[in-house]
Amino acid sequence: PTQYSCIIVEQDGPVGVIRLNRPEALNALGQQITQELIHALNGFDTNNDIGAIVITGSDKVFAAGADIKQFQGRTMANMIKEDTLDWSSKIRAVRKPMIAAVNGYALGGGCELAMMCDIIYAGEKALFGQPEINLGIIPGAGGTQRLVKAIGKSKAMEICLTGSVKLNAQEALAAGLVSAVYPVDKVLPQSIKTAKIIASKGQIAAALTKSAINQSFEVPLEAGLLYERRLFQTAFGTEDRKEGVDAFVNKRVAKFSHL
Ligand code: CO8
Repeated sequence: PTQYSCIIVEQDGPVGVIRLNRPEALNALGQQITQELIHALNGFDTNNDIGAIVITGSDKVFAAGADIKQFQGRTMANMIKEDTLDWSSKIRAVRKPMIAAVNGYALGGGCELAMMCDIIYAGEKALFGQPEINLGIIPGAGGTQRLVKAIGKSKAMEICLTGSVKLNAQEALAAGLVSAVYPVDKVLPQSIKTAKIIASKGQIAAALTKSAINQSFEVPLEAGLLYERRLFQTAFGTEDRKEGVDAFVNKRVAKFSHL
């Protein structure tokens, strides 16, 4: 087993659970932790026994953003040359459904990491914000893009331009940023519960569904509908489709093989 120093990686049946664990820096997303996160995600993504992934933090903090201390002494030239935010594209490439179980602060890169996941569940004390402007910078991993798509322009502008307006759990729910709000100690169990439901479906159907929904952010409706139709047709090539349809017709529970 791989030794990680900033995350804790566990498997709960068919669900891969990654816990961000840098309490001394409020899970700030520095180089080490993001590399470990990508490594663990890739491990789960290529593991046939895993059907869905949950990313969480502690009860107090999901992640307080990029590691601000690592920004000291950085120049535009090395930010461009090293492209340290490249890890965020790798998260986007994960094929398996990912759920963010968010307690406490999800700020800056932390809010962006949650938004890279496919579903967000929030604990009652969760707080979402993009305070980058207070550092003289701007969001760099989706805060100006995914947040707009999730909650609309006016709220996204207010959050990113003031750096101080934050969404609490109920506001995030009302705005559509999160799917549900739970008591702090229930967020992770509920996330794992949903992840297990997803993992009980065909893995190919789940990957196609995720890909189709994400495509809606990329292309005009006509192209998105065609993409969906082609993936729908593709699904007819799977054993899981035969099994699912046969199970319905014969009034039994489907047992998907992931083939
Ligand atoms: N980076 C590095 N260290 C941090 C960070 C951070 N983002 N956040 C907190 N810490 C450290 C503190 O420096 C402190 O360390 P020390 O004890 O050594 O001084 C420790 O964590 C505890 O923090 P506080 O004492 O500040 O804890 P409080 O409970 O008083 O406050 C807050 C909690 C409000 C969350 C506060 O820590 C805070 O404002 N943190 C910074 C939040 C922020 O500005 N985030 C945005 C960062 S920029 C960013 O994310 C850019 C995105 C780019 C793309 C994504 C890349 C990942």
